Amino acid sequence: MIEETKQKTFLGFDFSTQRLKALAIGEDFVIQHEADVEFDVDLPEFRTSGGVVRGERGEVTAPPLLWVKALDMVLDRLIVAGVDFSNVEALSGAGQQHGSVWWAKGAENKLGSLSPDDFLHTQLATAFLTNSPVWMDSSTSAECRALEEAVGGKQKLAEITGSTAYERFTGPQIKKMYNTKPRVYQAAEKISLVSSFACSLFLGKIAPIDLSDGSGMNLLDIHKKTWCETALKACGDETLADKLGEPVPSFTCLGDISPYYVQRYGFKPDCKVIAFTGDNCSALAGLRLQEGWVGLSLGTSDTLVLGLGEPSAPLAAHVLVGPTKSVPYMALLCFANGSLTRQAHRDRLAGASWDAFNELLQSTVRGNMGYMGIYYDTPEILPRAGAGRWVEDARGAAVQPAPQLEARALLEGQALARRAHAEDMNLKLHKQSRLVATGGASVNKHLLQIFADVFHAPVYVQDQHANAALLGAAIRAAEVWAETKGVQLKGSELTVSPVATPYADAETIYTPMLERYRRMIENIPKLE
Ligand code: XUL
Repeated sequence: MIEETKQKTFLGFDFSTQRLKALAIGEDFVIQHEADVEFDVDLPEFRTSGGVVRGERGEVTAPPLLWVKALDMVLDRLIVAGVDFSNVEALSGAGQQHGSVWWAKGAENKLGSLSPDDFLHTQLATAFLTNSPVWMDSSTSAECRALEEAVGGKQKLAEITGSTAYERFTGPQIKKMYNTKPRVYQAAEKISLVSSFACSLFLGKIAPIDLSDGSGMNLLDIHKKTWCETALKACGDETLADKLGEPVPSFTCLGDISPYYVQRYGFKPDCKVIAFTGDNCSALAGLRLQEGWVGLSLGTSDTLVLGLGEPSAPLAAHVLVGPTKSVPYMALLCFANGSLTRQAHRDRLAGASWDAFNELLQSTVRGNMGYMGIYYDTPEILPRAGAGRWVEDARGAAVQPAPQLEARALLEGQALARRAHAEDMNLKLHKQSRLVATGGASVNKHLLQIFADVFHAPVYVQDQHANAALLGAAIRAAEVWAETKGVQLKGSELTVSPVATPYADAETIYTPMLERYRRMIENIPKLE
């Protein structure tokens, strides 16, 4: 009887760069409790700054034992926050993408025979061979070029793995380890991503890498969903496939939680561990995106997460295998000129007031009488171009229009760029498509209205939790658990109604402007 009235709980963890966060949700997906550990502040003995240790030549690493010790702490803090671990049906997690964890020989044995009387970090003190290179590391340019060459060029690598070679991606990082610290490479029993490493701590054995986070390595064939032999060979030797293990779909239930947590913290013995994934992949789940939907994070830079049916082979941005069953592929696009650029031009055109800026906007019409602008205050990533400002009138002549026309040109130009590059990545907008906005600028209804019109899709705001990756971890745990049990959870929709819906004529106004945007960027000087 008591058993039946107990609220089922699902846990999510986010091993991010600066902190470890944890959250508990109920069957309705409403947040019950949260806890976090800030690495620099709570674990000063590891001497990290911003959660990382910087070397002299662009190397950026983090000690994996820091993350282990943070887990000991966050579990205690969850208890203090009021979580009853005996109600937890399943858990999952997210991790900063691309970082690699190098397990020493015998580590898996240690994971499988943890004593409940002791902390994790004391038992795993010798489980790691080296500090983990993380996503902020930029020291592998030579390895990137070599990998692209080995596979048949930039374009070919993008076709196979979803990305051209990037310094922070795990393949080039492994290659650097192989070349510069061959003893670490040889001695590694297994190599995990931060996400699969974190999952291993709960599972009591080395967890497989999931396909979605595995797509951030430049090693995975995202079409065949297996490692690309040529890329593996270019980054290591014949033992690399074994060190990485077979990747699994991100929605895999990997088994029961390790007895360590049952005995030490009172978890149920059959609490399920769902594969962990990368933070951006988890954010897609947290925003509950479907195929043809767009997650729009409006921050210092603007990041788009797209739900795709088919992959593309981008020379900029990344395509990853989707983390949920309803999204076969996803894409990540980062635009450097986001809120900081919006703010700088607000200050220039209207003083430091969004109200004054929005008044300017409202004195103009949708389509801006043909005035269009591209504003890069900082070098842009998509497309790769230097800083500059290009504004033209309806005839395509360069102009410096009145402040109200500039205000609209700036925002319409940004929204058009987001749509054009999203479509280049294979985004197929359809009648059920939505935009789900997060981040500081998602409170600006005028900006969201422009996005709704340009994408010709309603805009919703993620209002339950600012950290979509963390929420996504708990939601994935709940959804995969429910599917394996064949039960329906009460987990509710994102929001009841959209905050902005497109006007009926939006498509006729903005479709020609999309073409104009494409022509304008053709003429902007590009960076290599
Ligand atoms: C994505 C990336 C970062 C990290 C941050 O490619 O490098 O977003 O995942 O945690």
